[in-house]
Amino acid sequence: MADGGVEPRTQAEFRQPLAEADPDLQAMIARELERQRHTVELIASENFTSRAVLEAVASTLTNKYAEGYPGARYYGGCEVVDEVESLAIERCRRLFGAEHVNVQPHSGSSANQAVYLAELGIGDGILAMKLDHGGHLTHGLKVNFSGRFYHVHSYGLDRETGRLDYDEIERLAHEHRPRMIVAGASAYPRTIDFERFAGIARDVGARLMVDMAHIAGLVAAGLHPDPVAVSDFVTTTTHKTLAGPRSGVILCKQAHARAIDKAVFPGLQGGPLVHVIAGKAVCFKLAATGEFRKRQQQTVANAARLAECLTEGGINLVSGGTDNHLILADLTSIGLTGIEAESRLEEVGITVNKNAVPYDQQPPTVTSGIRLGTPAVTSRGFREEEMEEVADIILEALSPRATAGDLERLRRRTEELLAGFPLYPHL
Ligand code: DSN
Repeated sequence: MADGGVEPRTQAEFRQPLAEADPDLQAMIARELERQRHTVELIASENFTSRAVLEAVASTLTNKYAEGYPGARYYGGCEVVDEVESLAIERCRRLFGAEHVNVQPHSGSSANQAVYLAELGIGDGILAMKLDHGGHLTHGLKVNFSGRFYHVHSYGLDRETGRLDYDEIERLAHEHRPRMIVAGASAYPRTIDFERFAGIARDVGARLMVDMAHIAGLVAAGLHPDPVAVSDFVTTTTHKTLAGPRSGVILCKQAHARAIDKAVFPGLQGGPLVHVIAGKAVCFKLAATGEFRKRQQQTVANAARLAECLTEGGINLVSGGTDNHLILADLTSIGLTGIEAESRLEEVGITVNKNAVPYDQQPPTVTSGIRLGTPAVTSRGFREEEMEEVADIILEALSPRATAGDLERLRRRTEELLAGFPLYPHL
């Protein structure tokens, strides 16, 4: 019975919980939760979002069309969602000290696409990091829109140091005179000198776009140099170190505000996902707290400890270590490919992804490396002590002597470790 004892006229299906309406799908969701609970999540771009974000994203805000921006919509009934979007914008602006913020991009890729659309014409030049040295698809990969629509020149990592070579980037910028320089990476374990990038861009009259998706949480916590003050555009996802919902954001200087807003809507997208924007508002609120800052510090400390233990165990790390939340291990010297290591670790309950290393001889479907990151396990409560146990399990699992019985025993060790860190106990 609905309020006042009146039988609702809606169809029975409308009122059914998921478990009744679609038990098959409900079972898949339940199985995925169990998978997350029973594995050590080391994918560097993943995290566990908070209960509050999950609630916002699962709210009735999903029902609302709101093409346009707060105060200037193409639909009626937007008074509440105007408040939601304005709150998300204001919180994000304050968190990062940005002049202008657009919270509508559905993902990091669409945020990058919008910046290019706002600023570049077809065929204009971009200078960005190679995907197989740690860049991203949208930084100019040939088969991606970015590589098809723009004239892309790429920079990579120094063969000896495994680090960005700023002198070489400067040389390339002067040689190619790109209209835009893109900084930021998906698999770079070291601090990025955004001021240096800004100086290079200024010298050649290019715009600077920083894609800070991986490190946004560290930037918010003051643990990585800030790209926002020195760049024309900054894009980010909100679900990696930031631990919010799966989505994207653009931050920019006021001078670019109109062009960015026009590029996102109506340039690329229609109705914004207001329920996800609400999740972003929650995420930005939580990211401004002392507790979040401590978690980011622990994320970095955990990555550093994992890097030390793996190095002591004989694994080569690209650049020799890490300054941030991730590690790139080159497995060439231990005779395993990335795909073999990924699957071996999966057997013992540890999730990582195979990843190209600079100057990789293997194809991208095989690779010579794995990428490991600590945001998710840190959200779960792991500290240095647990990272030592994780490193031990990884080293034993990747040993050439590991037998099926060893892998079984290591899987039990992973379970024992996870038992002390329940995940989403309310679900
Ligand atoms: N796919 C993401 C990552 O894993 O780093 C980048 O967008």
